[in-house]
Order: sequence, then C-alpha cells, then structure tokens
Amino acid sequence: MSRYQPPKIASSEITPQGLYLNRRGLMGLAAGGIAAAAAPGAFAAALTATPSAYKVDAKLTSKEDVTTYNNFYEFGTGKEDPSRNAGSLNTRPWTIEVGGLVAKPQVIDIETIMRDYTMEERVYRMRCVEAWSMVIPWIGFPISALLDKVEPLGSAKYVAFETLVRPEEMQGQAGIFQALDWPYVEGLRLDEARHPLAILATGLYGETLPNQNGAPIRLVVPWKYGFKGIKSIVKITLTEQEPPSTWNRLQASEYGFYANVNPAVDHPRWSQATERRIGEADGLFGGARVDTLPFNGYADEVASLYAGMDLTKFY
Ligand SMILES: Nc1nc2c(c(=O)[nH]1)N[C@H]1C(S)=C(S)[C@@H](COP(=O)(O)O)O[C@H]1N2
Ligand SMILES: [Mo]
Repeated sequence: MSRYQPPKIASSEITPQGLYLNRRGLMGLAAGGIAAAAAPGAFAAALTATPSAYKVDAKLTSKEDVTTYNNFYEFGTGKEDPSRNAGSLNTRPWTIEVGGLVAKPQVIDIETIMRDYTMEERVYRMRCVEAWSMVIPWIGFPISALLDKVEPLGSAKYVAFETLVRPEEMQGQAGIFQALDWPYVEGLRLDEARHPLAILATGLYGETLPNQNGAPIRLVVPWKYGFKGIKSIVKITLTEQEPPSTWNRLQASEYGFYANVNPAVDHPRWSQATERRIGEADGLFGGARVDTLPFNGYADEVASLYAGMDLTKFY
C-alpha cells in the first residue's frame, strides 16, 4: 500500500505562504489533520526553513481555475476541454520507462514512486507562452532523485520526455483532426533537469494530481514557459543529442527548445513583457496584468545555467 496519502484538509490552511513539506509532513497532515500535524511553533519552524525559491509572494490561483483552465491537447484544444474530457484516462496501472544513456535502465511503477520518493509541497509561478499565468501549490520531487536511481552515463547530455498515447482514452488523439503529432514530447538539458527547482509533480493543492493537470506524473519547470511541463509521462530517455519538443517541431520560429521565460524576447505574434493572472479581477483595460520577470522570477537560482549564451538566439 502506498505510504503517500494526500492530506484531506483545506488547501487554504496549508498553502497561504507557500509551505514546503516533506513526506513526513504530508503524512502527518493525512493522519491527523493540521492541528495534530504541527503545533503552531513547528508550523512556523517549517516555514522559516522553506527555501525562498519554493515560496511565492503572490496570491494562489484558485483550485477551480487551476483545474478547469488547462492546456492538454490530448483531450481537446479548448481550455475547458481537459477538465471535461480527461476523466476517461486510466492512471493505474502506470509505469515509466527510464532508459537511454544510463547504467541502470528500469521500468518504474507509479506506486513505487508514490511510496519511495519524498514528496514536497512547492508553490511556483507558472507562465504560459500565451501570456497568462497562475500561482500553483504543487506536490512533487526533484527530477534529480529519479535520475540518481538510473545513473546517467557521462555521455548523457539531455533528458527526453514522452506522454502516453492511448486514443481510446484520450479523445484528442482519436478521430480525423489531430491537433499535434503524438506522442507529445519535451526535453531538457541534463543540468537543467538536475536543477533543484525542476520537479516531477504527482499532486497539487494537497491532493493527488487531477487528470487534466497531467496525472499521474508531470514535469514542472518554473522558469520555463508552461508548454515545457509535459503531462502524463510514460517514458524518460537520456540522450546525447538535443531531443525534439512538440511545439518547437510544430513551429520553430515561435517556440524554442529552451523556452526560458523572457520578457525581452517577444513571441512573433505578441509581446511577452506582461502577463494576465488567471482569476484576478479584471481591471479597466481587461485583466489583471503583471510584469513578466526574467526566468519567471527565478533568475537568481537559474540564470547561471545559461551564462555566456545569447538568449535572444537560444529562446
Ligand atoms: N502532454 C501534454 N503536456 C502538456 C500540454 C499538452 O497539450 N500535452 N500542454 C502544455 C502547456 S501549453 C501548458 S501551458 C501546460 C499547462 O499545464 P496546466 O494545465 O496543468 O496548467 O501543460 C503543458 N503540458
Ligand atoms: Mo502553454
């Protein structure tokens, strides 16, 4: 039986400032609720210990918006299609094949991941390339923890990710009109994937990941545009060459491999200087707009990964 039990408590209680919980914290919450899990003092201590990169000084996007305004073309191209259609996906049994340039290739069962990996709660900004954004309390673990298990070879330079193909359960993959080439694929440089901010998420808002958000496991890389956050992953491959990515393959001039959030590099068809916070009250000029930050606000942590690179060329 899985030791990972999502806490059944109001998310407003656990996430107002972006808590960071280890598995013991989550289990405590699951077993006894907020009061038993943490006396006020312990709670404050946990908060103080939270690395600032895992907290966000902004209001959380409502769970309603996080779970009904989605991009997941396997279930349709409309923002509300995934919440309507993703219920048909069976997320058990589920395995992830991890291989390529590694010493110990393996097929890992999702139950093993839920049982053995230390889940943390982290609040991250998410910035879509379409210039809207959210602030989301994820539950997940650093990709590094999984990479350590398979032992990448010295020749491995990139990590390639693949989403499930199952037209019987993913209606956007069935029928005559196909929005994208399947499987949806993405990639990171190995050092990007190893960065502690890059996680594989298995939950949000204190609960198991909803299907529309990429159950049972998806990538979250907070300094990159949302499309890098590939959902419902079934395969991870270490490679020497830069792997293909779905949106880059579709339209390379609009979506680069790096996809680092960059207010100074406009999308060919719109500005990336600002973004619309989903769910925030609309202002006089149509939407709560905030300035987009370099690397989505994570520059202090990740800018060094790109030292010496021309980021207008490697967008
Ligand atoms: N497999 C798959 N992953 C995907 C997508 C998709 O269509 N298919 N859309 C991407 C895009 S464009 C965004 S913005 C994010 C949205 O994640 P969310 O719906 O959980 O907010 O998922 C990304 N991951
Ligand atoms: Mo997106």
